[in-house]
Amino acid sequence: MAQLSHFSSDDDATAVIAALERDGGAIVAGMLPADAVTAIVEELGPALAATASGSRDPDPKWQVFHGAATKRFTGLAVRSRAFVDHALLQPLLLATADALLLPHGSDYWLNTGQVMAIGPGEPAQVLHRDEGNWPEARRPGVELTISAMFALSDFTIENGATIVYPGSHLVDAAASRSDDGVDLDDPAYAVMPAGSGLIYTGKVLHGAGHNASAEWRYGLHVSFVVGWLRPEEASPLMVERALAMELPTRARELLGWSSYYSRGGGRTWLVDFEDAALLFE
Ligand SMILES: O=C(O)CCC(=O)C(=O)O
Repeated sequence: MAQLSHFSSDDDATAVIAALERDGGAIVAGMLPADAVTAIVEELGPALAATASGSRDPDPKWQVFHGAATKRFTGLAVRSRAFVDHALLQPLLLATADALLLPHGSDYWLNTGQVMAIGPGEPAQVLHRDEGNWPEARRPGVELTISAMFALSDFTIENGATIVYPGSHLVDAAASRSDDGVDLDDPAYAVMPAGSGLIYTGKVLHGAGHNASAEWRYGLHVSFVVGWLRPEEASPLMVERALAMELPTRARELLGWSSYYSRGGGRTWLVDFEDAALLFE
């Protein structure tokens, strides 16, 4: 079985970044302190209870991708301040995003903060690369997106730990969800206790594992995308200005309440042709 490198949240970010560049993914223990896990689980509890399994999209492709026994919801900054303080602003995740995304854009923003809770019996997810969201933009050597899957419950092979193919980020697959040239018989599994996180690049082939257990596998996904691309989640349509005003400046920027300055190009996401930060003065 292939392996990913393991780190602790106290380790130097440069070692984690080197592992991401080599393998496409790495596991970091203790990314969320135990009390943060407790607070996030408690604050997201009502939304988890209110969310039905499966997709409401009529397209069978998205129903399969979502998973009939999987619960997904976003808008996490609205529902959980602990999510903002501990997951969105997780220092090691931001350090890896700085290292991998800033060479390809002057800033990045939240792609999605998404609960991915996998119910008993759910088959393994379709393997994919997250950069497949943007087929028009993806190209070799350009990192568009970086993700973390935080474990809010223990992840095991039996309950659907994320499957990752180390090295598959270096394969220039012909299509965004292609597995061309990847040895599918040799996966790594993100087996990790609650509070740990799997950090992975947008180029690595991965997917949720089969949940063959009787328990729910509770995952919290946070991903960032370069600021010149449209994110998966429409965060500013969820996070109102009054809430944005209360948040730390970096959280507010990541959630879409900020303008983007292309290097050597124009400014975008403006308000009255001015920087969106002026909304908060
Ligand atoms: O739930 C997981 O382990 C991975 C899910 C995933 O990669 C996705 O839905 O994009």
